[in-house]
Amino acid sequence: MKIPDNSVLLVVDVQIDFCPGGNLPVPDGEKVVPIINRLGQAFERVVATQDWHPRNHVSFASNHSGAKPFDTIRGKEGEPILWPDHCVPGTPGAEFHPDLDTLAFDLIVRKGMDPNLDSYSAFFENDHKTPTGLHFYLEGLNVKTVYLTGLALDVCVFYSAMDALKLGFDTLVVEDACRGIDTPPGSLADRLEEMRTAGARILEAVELEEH
Ligand code: VGL
Ligand code: ZN
Repeated sequence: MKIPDNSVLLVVDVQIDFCPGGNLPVPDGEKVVPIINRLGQAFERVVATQDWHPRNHVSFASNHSGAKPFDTIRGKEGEPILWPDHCVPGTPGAEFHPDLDTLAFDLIVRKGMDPNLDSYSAFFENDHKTPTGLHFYLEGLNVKTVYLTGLALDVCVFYSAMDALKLGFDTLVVEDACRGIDTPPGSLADRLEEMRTAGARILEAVELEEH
């Protein structure tokens, strides 16, 4: 595989709740697993994130009377910010997909633990200033290039990619190693375009393979 030095593979939220059968399923979410496992073998460093919410988390519709999942009550127009309960530590849904090669992970970053603040990005919580610690880790290891994979392409992968760009990393999104929820419909295409415009490269896993 053609992977530049000082690169990291970032595996975003490949958890049971984001796969079919889970509480917040991403269509075909489980299909990313074999691709990510293969990519993980080729990288010197692999970092995974886990969405990790207490039961009283502000992003759960169940904690707002009268609200239902995918309602928008604040945040940007058209952006769903209330979700079904998901990724609660101690529940099966919070665990990584069972076929994911977690032995390849150098670091696992958990995010979204503050009951009053969501965290889509692997780098900052949704106030866009509280760090998760990932930036310090990557900087400390002189990482220059971040390859993103995982779930959901139009939520946590998207916000992670946008922050990676802002932080000055060369940012590549391995599209077939990601799946999106596309809610509302069309948002997935918009966000791919937004990432491209901001300077991310969108590629397929096969492009990393040696010919
Ligand atoms: C995610 C919605 C809520 C994600 C996490 O991992 O993309 N989406 N929490
Ligand atoms: Zn979440």
